[in-house]
Parts: sequence; C-alpha cells; structure tokens
Amino acid sequence: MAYKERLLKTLNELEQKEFESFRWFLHSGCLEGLPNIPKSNLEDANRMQTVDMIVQTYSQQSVEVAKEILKKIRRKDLVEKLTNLCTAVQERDSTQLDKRQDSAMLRTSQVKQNKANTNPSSKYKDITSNSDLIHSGPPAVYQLKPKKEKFGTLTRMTVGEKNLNKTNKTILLVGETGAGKSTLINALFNYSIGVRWEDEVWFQIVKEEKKQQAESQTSDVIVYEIFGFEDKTLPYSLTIIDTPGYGNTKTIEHDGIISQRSLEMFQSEDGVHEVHAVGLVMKATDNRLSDRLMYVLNSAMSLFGKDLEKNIVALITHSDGKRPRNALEALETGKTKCAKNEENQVVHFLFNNCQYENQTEEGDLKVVNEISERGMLKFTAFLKESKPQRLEKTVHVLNERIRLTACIQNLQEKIKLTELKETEIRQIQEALKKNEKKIKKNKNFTVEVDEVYKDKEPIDGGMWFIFYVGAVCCTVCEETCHYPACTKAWYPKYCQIIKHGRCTVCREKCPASDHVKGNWRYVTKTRKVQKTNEEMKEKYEKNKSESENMLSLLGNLEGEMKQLTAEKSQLLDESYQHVVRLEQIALKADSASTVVHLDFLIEKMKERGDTEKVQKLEEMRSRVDDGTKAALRYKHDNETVSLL
Ligand SMILES: Nc1nc2c(ncn2[C@@H]2O[C@H](COP(=O)(O)OP(=O)(O)O)[C@@H](O)[C@H]2O)c(=O)[nH]1
Ligand SMILES: [Mg+2]
Ligand SMILES: [Zn+2]
Ligand SMILES: [Zn+2]
Ligand SMILES: [Zn+2]
Repeated sequence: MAYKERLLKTLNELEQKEFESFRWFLHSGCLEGLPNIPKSNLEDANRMQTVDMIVQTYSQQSVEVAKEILKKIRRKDLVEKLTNLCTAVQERDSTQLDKRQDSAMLRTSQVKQNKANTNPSSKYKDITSNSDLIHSGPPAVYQLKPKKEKFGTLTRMTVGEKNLNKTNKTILLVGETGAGKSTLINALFNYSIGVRWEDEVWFQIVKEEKKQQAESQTSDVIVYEIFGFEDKTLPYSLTIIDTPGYGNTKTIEHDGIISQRSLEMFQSEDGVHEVHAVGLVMKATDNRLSDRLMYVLNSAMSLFGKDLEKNIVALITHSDGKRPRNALEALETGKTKCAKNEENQVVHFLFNNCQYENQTEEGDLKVVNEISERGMLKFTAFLKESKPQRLEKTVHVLNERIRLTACIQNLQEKIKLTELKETEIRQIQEALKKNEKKIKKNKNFTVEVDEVYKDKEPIDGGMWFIFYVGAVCCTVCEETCHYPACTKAWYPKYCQIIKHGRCTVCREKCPASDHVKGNWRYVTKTRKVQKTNEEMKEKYEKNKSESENMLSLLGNLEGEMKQLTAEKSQLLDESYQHVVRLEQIALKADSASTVVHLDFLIEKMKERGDTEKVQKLEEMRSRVDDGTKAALRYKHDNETVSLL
C-alpha cells in the first residue's frame, strides 16, 4: 500500500468534526516548530486533497505529522493503526513503483525497497563505495571521505558537488567540548540523505576524535558542506560549522582562540559570511547551576552581534524526550539572548544521538532514535523558515573585543611605565638637590638611577598546535600592540588590531608596516646606571648650552611625564569607546569578557574625575546577571589553578 493511501485510509476513519479539527491543526501554527499549510488552501479541502497537501509539505515526515495531530485530537487508536500499517509496508517487498507517485512517494518506496533488500548498501551504494566500513553493525557504520581543503586555520570538508541554483542553509554549532556537536553533524548528514532506523546503516562525516588528536582538532574550525542530497529529505543543502569546544579546563586561557578562529572564518574570503541558525549545543543532563555551563554559554554569547538573536536556538542532546528543565533554566539564568516562540520560551530541539550504537538492544534505542528524528524534523523545519543573517555586525563585535583587550593591556603597560619613570625622575631630582653646590660650580658628579628602558622579551611562540602564536609589536613606538591571543596573523597587516591599515593600539597609531610579528614582545624594565651630570645633560637637553642651568633638565622630565599622562588618558578613552561600541552592537555586551575590564576602567575613570563615564560604567556593572557572575567565577578559578 502506498504512502498516501495509508494516510487517506486513516483520515477516512475520522468523523467530520474530527477531520475539521485535524485540518485546523495543519494551518493553525499549533504544530510547534513545523511549517503550516496555508489556511486558504485547506479551507474547502476534502480528505484526498488534504493528504496531497500534507505530503507536499512534509514529504517523508508526513506520517509522523499525521500521528502527532491524531494524538492531539485524541485518536490514539488511529496512531497505532497507522504505525502498524507502516511497519507492515516496510516489511513487504514493493519494488513496483507507482508512476503517479510524486517524488516524496518515490523516496519512501526506495526506503521500502532497500529494507526488503536486507543489504542496505544498495540504497547507499554511491556513498558506501566512497567510504570505509568501520563497524559491520548493525548498524553498519561507514566513515565518509569528504574532500578536504585548508584555508589557513579553516578546514573545509565537502561531500558532493555544490549546485549554485539550489538553496543552501548554514548552521553554526557552538558548545562545550563533549556536548555532542560532532555527533549532531553526523546525525544531520544521515537525516539529510534519508537514512532511517530500519536501514541499519550509519554514516560519519565527522571523524571520531582520537584522544591524542583531540586537542589539535578541537582548536580548528571545520566547515562541513553537504551537497547533492537536496530534495531527498530537505529542500536545501547544508553547511555546518563545527567550532572548537569551550570549557576544556586545560586550555581555558585559549578559549579566546575560539573567537579568534570564528573571526578568521567570518572574515576570510573562503569562509562563512551568513548563517541561518546558530545552535547552542548542550546536554539535557547538564547541571543547570554549574559555573562551567554558565561560562560556556556566556562565552558563546559574547561572540555574536545583536542581529543574530532570532537565529540562535538550543540544540539539546542526550535528551529523554521530556522537557529539558535543566538546560532551559540554565539558558534563563544566563539571560541567553536567543529565538523565542509565541509563549516566550527558548526555541529548542531535542536529540539523543546514539544511532551508531549497536542495534541489538533494539527496544530502547529505537525509542531514543525517535526523539532524534522528531528533533531533526522540527529543527530542519525551523531552518527552512529561517532568514539568513549576515555576519558583519558579529565581525565588528569580535574586533571590538580584541581591540578593547589590547587597549587595556597597553594601558596597563603604560601605567607601569609611568610608575617606573616617576621613580627615575624622583631619583634625579634628589640627586640634583644633593649636588646643588657642585652644579653651581660646574663640577662633575655621578648619580645612580633606575633607568627605565624597553627590552625585547622572548615569548613561548612558534607553532602552538597548528597555528602561529606570537606578538605584534610596533617598532616605532616600542610597544606591544597585540599579545597574547594573536594567533592567526603571520603578517602584522592581518592582525585584528590593524584597522584600515593602521594600528588601533600604539601611541602613534602607526601603519601596519611599522609593526612586526614575532616571538618576542616589548617589556618595560629598569636597570641601575651611573650617570654623570654630562650624560644627564646629554640626554635631556641636547641642544642646550652649558650656561642654561639644570632646572631645564627637570623641565624635560616633567614634559615626558605629561606626555605619558596624555597617552594614558587617550588609551582610557579608547577603551571606553570600545565598551560603548560593544553596548551598541553586541548581543551580550555585558558578558564576562567585557565585565572583567569594568572595575579597572571605573577605577581609572575615577582617578581622572570623569563622573559621567564612571556613572555609565557603573550602571553597566550593576546590570551584570547571575550567569555572568558564575562565568567570571569559573574563569577566575580555573585561571588561577592553571597558573599554579
Ligand atoms: N547518548 C548520547 N550520547 C551522545 C549524544 N551526543 C553525543 N554523544 C556522545 O558524547 C560524546 C561526545 O560527543 P561529540 O559529538 O564528540 O561532542 P563534541 O565535543 O561536542 O563534538 C561521544 O562519545 C558521543 O558518542 C546524545 O545525544 N546521546
Ligand atoms: Mg567535536
Ligand atoms: Zn593579532
Ligand atoms: Zn601598533
Ligand atoms: Zn606605533
């Protein structure tokens, strides 16, 4: 019996009133996460026409949708009947294809056909012939061999050929290491090619991470492209981005690399420039109160621009099919900005991806598999409706964050420099006072001072995992403009602190060409030196004649201090401007990555007596939510641990 016929048979068993309710569910929007059939199409539709429209809209998932509505109109008996009909069909050999069947029907028949062939590989012949069988199963697990391309730190894995005339949907996955991102990508691949439980086959596009490789793999962004299966289950091809996982305690200092990597991907010509959905991948079993989860959510939120809010959804793995209370509460506590449904609930989809596990424990696993299938159905329906969002604003946010941190670091370095310079000046002042008589008589004398100087200090640079870690320094200003976390740029001009060809950090805002990227940075140091009065004069009053007295020496030193104060003040203003800008464009301006700088900025603004700005910053700090506080706690605890 054909697919449509089964549905029709079921609908025919409904009373007229029930049938009307059934139709109502198809257009009312009450099928959470599923597309509607327009009301006008359904109004006068009879049972046959209704079946046609269901199949057109839901293709392979038609039966599932019908079952869901039947449950809602309290005809569980028909749900069972329909289930039995379907199972019966799957067990029959139906190689006879009905020519009148539309394409959706055709696919179902192919599924049936393959089921009958006990050997699923005939259906997936094209794919299996290009893959390695890694478990004989059931299910038989195949490792695909996608085409691999590398663009800098970005890896692209492609299955099939891109067809520019077809729609493509892009999904960005973020989440904790181990949350299930890679597995979800595999599940999406299997879903998109129409693999069903009964096929007893499973494909892996993402390689299982070997323990040793885990670290290097998770530091890279991998873009998976799935082409050529459009219209199989989904009317579009897929681009799925697997980002490095957060919250790996061992590498917490390097979590900044995730934003760095994302930025590179969004900015690179070969990268990704729009997304349809951002999936926050989290486990249903996660503890909602854990600082670690808050840290992960908070870090993920800090990546994006305001305009992405409606594209962000929660993808809940390890689900038992029940409402994921813990995960939803965690999202609530973290004031997570994401898509909400009519009831103002976080849009979320449930999965339990262990389809690759041995199917001999059939009973349980089949139920589990149904959770994922439903999740896929709803998530892909969301994707279908979702509008692409360009990533320009997100790129700005990431750049502003990097520049804010660089400015603050430069400011801190300058504060240190000022303090050391103050000591040097005081020492000279005292020496001059002590030697007043000698000066008057033009006699020679020496003083010992702690002279401030810039030194080049080697850093643990070179290849860290697979990318280049170093510092970008300005050789004119003798300042470290970007360190640490300057991981991509082999050349300073590609560093994120360079904007329109000029540095956004150093004193003179020098062109990129005055900068070098290397495995050293400038540090401010002092050394004890003996200075003669001649030398001091040499240094501070090159063009002055002997007759002009030593007072001008002090004048020069004070001038230098004035200059430093002005520079500090400028850096403070620039830092403030970055914060203001983040307020305007960031999805979560007051995430931990901004808040860590607030106290310092407030203190410095107070010192300068800038009440208005102090107020604004304090207002921002007062808004910090519990999620961010937990994230800061986690960050703090783990940074200290790793320093020990
Ligand atoms: N039971 C179950 N296991 C899962 C699920 N998702 C992932 N896993 C398992 O959890 C582990 C980590 O998953 P992986 O996809 O590598 O996480 P990633 O670090 O986010 O990429 C693997 O052993 C998976 O097999 C799920 O939904 N249910
Ligand atoms: Mg992974
Ligand atoms: Zn850089
Ligand atoms: Zn610079
Ligand atoms: Zn400079």
